[in-house]
Amino acid sequence: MEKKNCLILALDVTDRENALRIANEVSEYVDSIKVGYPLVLGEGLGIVKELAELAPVIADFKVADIPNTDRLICEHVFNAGADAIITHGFTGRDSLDSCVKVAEEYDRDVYVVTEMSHPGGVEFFRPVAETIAQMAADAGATGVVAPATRPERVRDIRKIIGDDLHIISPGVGAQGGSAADVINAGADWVIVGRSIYNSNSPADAAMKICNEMKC
Ligand code: FNU
Repeated sequence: MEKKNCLILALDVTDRENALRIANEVSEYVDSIKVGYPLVLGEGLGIVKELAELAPVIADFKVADIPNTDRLICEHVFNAGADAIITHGFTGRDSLDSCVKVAEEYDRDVYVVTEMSHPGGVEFFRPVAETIAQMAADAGATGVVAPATRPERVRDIRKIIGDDLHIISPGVGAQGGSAADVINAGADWVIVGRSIYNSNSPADAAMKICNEMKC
């Protein structure tokens, strides 16, 4: 993903018409569009191809299965036109290796969740976040997902992965995080959903976040 605005749109609306309208409105401000279960279960995987015409698509399926099933999921997602996939890491190195291998075959990206951004994200993830971050680096992932709601954790995770891996960071706005703070803490991109797609003017909301980050 090319870094221009440091902003990724989390497009969690559930219908095609709204998805395409919002994506069109904000495409000049975002470097990528993240889609997940809400939109894909609502409209099918075909929506990925339509959105990919506007910006590279990150498929947020938080893949978390045995290596063979992970492989099949990644193949489907990359064949559908996604540029990147988000996987979990707690399933272990063999599962992650399987995703990285498929991504290499397709020349696509893999981001691994280290610690989630919501309050419950500390319950089980906190003690293993650093280990997962190290595993993501060792496995050759493109980057990690780390919480904008806890910039200090982004700083900790950056120390572990160094400068070679990217950090994409959700939790800005609706979850309480600040875009500027988490970029200053070492994130490469912020991921923003509700603050943009629920706004009366998604383009203005996206522009405001870009200006705040001065990326
Ligand atoms: P918004 N997301 C998240 N926290 O919020 N993938 C994580 O730790 C994580 C994620 C996603 O709050 C979430 O599913 F790993 O409306 C949603 O799509 O700005 C987006 O990031 C945040 O949306």
